[in-house]
Amino acid sequence: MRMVFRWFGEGNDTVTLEQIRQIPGVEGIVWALHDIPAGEAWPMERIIEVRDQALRYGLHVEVVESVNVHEDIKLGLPSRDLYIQNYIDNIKKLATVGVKVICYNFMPIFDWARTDLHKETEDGSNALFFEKDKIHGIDPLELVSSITRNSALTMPGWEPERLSQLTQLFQAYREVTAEDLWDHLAYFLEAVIPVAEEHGIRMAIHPDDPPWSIFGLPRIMTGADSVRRLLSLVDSPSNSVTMCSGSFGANPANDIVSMIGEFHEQIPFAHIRNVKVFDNGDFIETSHRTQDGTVDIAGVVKAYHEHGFTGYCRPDHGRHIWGEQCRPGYGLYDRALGIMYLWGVWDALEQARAGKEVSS
Ligand code: DNO
Ligand code: MN
Repeated sequence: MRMVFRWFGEGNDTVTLEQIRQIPGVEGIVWALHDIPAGEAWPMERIIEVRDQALRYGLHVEVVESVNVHEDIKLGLPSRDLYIQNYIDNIKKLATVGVKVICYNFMPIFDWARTDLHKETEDGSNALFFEKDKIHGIDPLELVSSITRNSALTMPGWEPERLSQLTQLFQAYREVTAEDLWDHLAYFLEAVIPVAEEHGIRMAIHPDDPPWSIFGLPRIMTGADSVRRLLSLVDSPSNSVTMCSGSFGANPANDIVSMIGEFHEQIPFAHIRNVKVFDNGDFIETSHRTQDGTVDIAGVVKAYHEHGFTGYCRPDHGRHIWGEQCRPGYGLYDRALGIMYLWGVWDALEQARAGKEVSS
């Protein structure tokens, strides 16, 4: 298991590379050029700049998250070919600085969705929270028009500069079914996977978060069946999955341990975090510890260990603790604690295995 840590870039993250390199066992950053809009080519000099910044701290840049997919690709519009060409150019450029995994997602309009970024918990910390009724009772178009007054919803995609586009985007997706979205994903993968394979890069799709449809938009990366179907679209080691225990885990019907068992060869990148799912479908992000949430994180680590996992792993999100002011979900403290939990379980399993070898 190769531990990496997400870093949003100089001036765009409260956590520094100096801090990251002091977390035990962290060998690289998970990065992106966050200011470049989806669909555009990434300037080579900017890529090299991040590589050099990381190198100064002994960290590698082998994992990119995300190279975002332009909406026209997800919508299947004729203009998608241009954006796919840019995507291919980015894959080739990233290969030259040693990138091995590109995480991406295929969610229409929005990435992850939460209703509260600072939900207070019993111990006084706060964390990202999803209240099902709040999202499911909403007419998105009505929401777009009242968005300036309504700050209750928080997710990437609602940025003020994007609001004028939102109505148009919702209209564009009105006719797009889940089956259409699968077709558009297949078209995209048929174009990019051969290039990725040739350049030694694995394209690892991130599950939808939450893993069900919101605002009437189709969502297709929701559980084991989706992963099976994804892998059947293009047969290549480069067609793979970011196994996010928290995103899939928001639906308790998803058995993450068994999914790792079934798909481990096509998981180059693990996101490990816990969520506590309530009976009404609400969920909150918790500490990584198994006892604190619904996902059996110790069991997840055990599953990776059993299958000899050599891929990359990041603690994904953390709570906001000890008064830390940071990007929602991306503080230093709780993610570093999470890493130590993951290593603790991993190292104990390593020792147990070594002990067995000695005694046999
Ligand atoms: C949630 C996070 C996501 C992820 C993007 C990848 O679990 O890992 O924000 O970064 O969906 O495209
Ligand atoms: Mn994730």
